[in-house]
Formats: sequence, structure tokens, C-alpha cells
Amino acid sequence: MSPTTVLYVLSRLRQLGVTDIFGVPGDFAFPLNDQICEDKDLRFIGSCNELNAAYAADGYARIKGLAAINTTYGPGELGALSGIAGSYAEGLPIFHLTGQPNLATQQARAVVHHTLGNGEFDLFYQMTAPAVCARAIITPQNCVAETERLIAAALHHRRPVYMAFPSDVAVQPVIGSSQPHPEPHSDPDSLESAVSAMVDALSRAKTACLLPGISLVRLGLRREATALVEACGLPFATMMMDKTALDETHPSYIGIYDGTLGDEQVRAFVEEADCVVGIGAVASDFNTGAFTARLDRSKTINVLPHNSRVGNAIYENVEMKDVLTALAQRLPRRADVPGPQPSELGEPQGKGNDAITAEALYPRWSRFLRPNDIVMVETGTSALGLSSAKMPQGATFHNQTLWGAIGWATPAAFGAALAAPDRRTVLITGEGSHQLTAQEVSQFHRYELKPIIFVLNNNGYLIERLLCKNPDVYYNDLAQWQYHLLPQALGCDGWFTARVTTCGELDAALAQAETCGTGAYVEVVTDKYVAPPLAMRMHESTKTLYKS
Ligand SMILES: Cc1ncc(C[n+]2csc(CCOP(=O)(O)OP(=O)(O)O)c2C)c(N)n1
Repeated sequence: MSPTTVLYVLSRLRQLGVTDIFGVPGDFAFPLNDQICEDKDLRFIGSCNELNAAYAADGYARIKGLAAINTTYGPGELGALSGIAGSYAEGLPIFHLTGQPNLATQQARAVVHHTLGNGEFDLFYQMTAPAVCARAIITPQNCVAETERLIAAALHHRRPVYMAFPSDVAVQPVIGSSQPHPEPHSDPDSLESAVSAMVDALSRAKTACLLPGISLVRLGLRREATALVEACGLPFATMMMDKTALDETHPSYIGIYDGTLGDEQVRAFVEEADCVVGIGAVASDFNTGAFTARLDRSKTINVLPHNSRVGNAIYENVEMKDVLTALAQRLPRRADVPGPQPSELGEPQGKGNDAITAEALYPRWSRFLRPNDIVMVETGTSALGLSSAKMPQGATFHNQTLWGAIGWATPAAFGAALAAPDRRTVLITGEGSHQLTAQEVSQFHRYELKPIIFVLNNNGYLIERLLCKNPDVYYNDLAQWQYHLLPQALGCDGWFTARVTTCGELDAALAQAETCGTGAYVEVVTDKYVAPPLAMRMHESTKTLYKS
């Protein structure tokens, strides 16, 4: 007997490493919900809402390489759509499985709940189109082929895909069979031309460096990229979105390159190099220090997932993995290009009853981090302050640098923690962002995870105060919450919680959070305008940031 359409899809997702599916159940999705729960190798992870489910899946995919969510028709799936769009921007393959009314209902154009009441049933399928790289409405006949097409698309593009199951189709057996699509491979001639051009360019360069980018992480190529760094001996910097693409304790690491807003030594070294090799780095606003980075295209190489550029020449059909491996074999090791030492945040300032300044806070947070931590940092001033904190060995820094949806980090930290329960998850979020999705804190306790959560309470949307015309305008103010009381209300029994307003209290809370052995939630209260230096430089750079 053939498996049902849903069972077929679930078995393929399991083979790819998905063990948890985030979502909110609903009647049109019951056949999917039920079949997930009946599978002993899968868990249905009930989220507080669909947006949070999508963010949790995004965090999970950052650790495991891919993830899945399950929503119901209409309001359910649309709730997730903004999160799915974020995963698209940030290059994460998420499988969005949604349940639809059965075919008889659709054909009768019946007025049923979760519709606009106009008999149109494909509207949400249409709405999802720009936020996914492939989509399908499943039938028994197309299920196998469409599943393989969508898996191949999601893994090739590292973007979300969408599958809709009419509720009767969800439990019907698949018809036919198919094979997984072959993985993409490089065209040998194109690969040879690309790699030769890169080796030539680098051999002519007196100074050179690498800029490893986020796509190598998304493709799971950390090992290959590190091998290249070690083979060629060249220094590497990373941009904001790419932070910890490679280990920051590596001796070849020189720091974050962020145009004129970042470290001047790193800027000068990168921009004065005769050749800069990007490995999937993206020249976005926050990656380029508000577009102040100056990299002459003629002296840059960019190795992208499926093609490469050397100066102005593009080489199609070359896989990043093959290019990295070939370069590691063919580039001579150079010891003649010494780079600067990465800067650190220095000694924490302040003690006892001193108020918590930026110079007190960010160095303390930096010192708190441990090897292999998952560090989830929200959009806002905290991400800017922590971008130049040197991460310990194996620690990975995660931020939604391109999509930048506030509220993402709290559920994403939950998803990441669930994906790697043996690693410590540290979430750092502004209180304004936290207000969007704070209820997802409850899930950590529900699934016996013990995160360490810092909520930076600076009485409003500080990064917006620094970017808008009038910092004190009231749209940047917030309802005042008792943040440190939230874990208890959200069922996180036994957690260590604290609200700290002085350096002494902060030190005590950090020590407790480190050793308490439970989840920890610390509200860090600062003055309204306590901002790290990079946020202040952003404040001074609105002209280039908004290209006026
Ligand atoms: C979903 C969404 N809505 C609105 C914004 C605009 N926005 C960007 S940062 C920010 C404020 C962040 O404030 P907070 O989390 O308190 O951090 P702070 O900068 O104060 O440290 C807002 C509202 C956004 N990025 N995403």
C-alpha cells in the first residue's frame, strides 16, 4: 500500500534531518497534524502563533540546515508568511505545509471559515508566491514528483517552499514513484576557468584577504572554507551578516569589516588589499557600514553558491564547494600578508552602584559568552554593540541582518535551542522587540530547554530614536512591562530571574545565570540613550544609509 501524500512528504523530510515541525493546529490541517503526531520519529512543536512558528523554524534551520512548519488555511498560513519571507531573505530552506478545505468544498465555492467569503480558494497560494522559491498544491498524482522538485529547489536556492494539502488529499495514497533529484555539480571547464582566473589574480596580488559570507554557512561549507583559509594563509574578515561564518578564534581572523563605521584598521587592510575574495558575502546596507564600504569590483572575487565572479568575468555552473576545494589545493600558502589583530571590547567599566553604561554592558556580555554558545541577537542597538565582541571558539552569532524583523530573535532562539539542546543558547533582545513575541519564552520551559535570556530595557525603541528626525517623538515609546516577571507568568517554574539597574547587580546576575542550572531571564535596565559606539556612528550616517 502506498503511503498517503502527507506521510510521503514527512518521510522525505525525516530523511533530510527534520525531527520537529513547528506550528499551530487547525481543522483544515487536522490530517497533517494527526499524521505528524502519529509518526514516532517526529514531534509537532505547538507554537503560540504562526509567526512565532515561522521564526522558530528559521532559528532551527540556522542550526540544522532546514526546518518545517505546519499551519492551517488562511489566517494560519498568512500569520506565518512574514516569517517565511524573512527566511527567504536570509537564505533558509523552510518547508511550509498547510492544510486546505477539501476539494468538494473548494469546487462548490462554499462560503466557509478561513476564507474571504468569495468562493476563491487559491488566494493564499497566490499570496505566498514571492516569499518562496517553489510551491505546489498537492494531489495524489503529483505528490511524489512535486515533493522531489520542491526539496531540490529548497536545497538549491536555500529558500522556503510551500505545499498545500486539501484535507481529503492529505490522507489519500500517492500514485507513482520518483527519485530524488541529483545534486547540482560544476561544469568541469567552467570550474577550471574560474579557479585558474582566481589563482592568477591572487598570485599577482601583493596583499589579499578573504571575506567569508553567510552563504557558505547556509550550504554547510564551514569545513571547506576553513581548509581554504588554512591552505592559503590569507587573513579573513567578516561583515555583519556573516559574523562567525568562520571561527573568530582562528589565527587568520582580523575582525569585522563594516566600511567607515567599523574598525579603521580592518577597513584599511581590506580596502587597500590588491585582491579581496568574497565567499558569498552580500553588499547590503548593514553589511557595508551604511554603504560606506569601498571595494573596487575589478579587484574582487566573489564565490557564490552556484557561480563565481572574478573582476567582471562571471563563471556559471560552478559550485561553491568545488571552488573552495580546488582553491585550497592550488593556492600556495602565504605567510607574507600579515593582517591586524582583531580588536576586543576591552575591560568592562563601572562597578557597585554605577549605572549600566554601554562601556559597562557590552564587554560584560562579551566575557559571559562561552565556547559553542548559540548567540541569538535581535535587531536593535544590542546587535550593533555585540557585532564587534569576539566570539569564543565554536560559538555562533545569529542575527536577522537583512530582513531585520523585530520579534524574530525570541522564537528563533527557541527553535535553535530545540535543534541543539546540548549547546547553551543565549538570547539578547531589546525590550521593544521582545514585546512582539515574548510569549514564546514559555516554549523553552515546556520543552525542558534552559536558555539564558537578556532583555535590554532602555525605555523604548532606541535604534529608532537614533535614526529618526526627533529622537523623543512618542512613537518610539513603549508600554512599560515588568519583564522580569514574565517567565513566571509564562510557566517557566524555577527559572532564575532578575531585574538589574546597576553594575553590581548586573555582575551578580551574570554569575547566577552562569551557574544556576535552570533557564535564566535577566532584565537589564539602562538609561534611555545608552547606545554602543556603532549605533552612534549609524546615527551619524543616515545620509549614506538612506542614500539621500
Ligand atoms: C516587524 C518590525 N516592525 C518594525 C520594525 C522597525 N524597528 C526597527 S528597530 C526597532 C526598535 C527596536 O527596539 P528595541 O528592541 O527596544 O531595541 P533597542 O534599539 O532599543 O535596543 C523597530 C521598531 C522592524 N524592524 N520590524
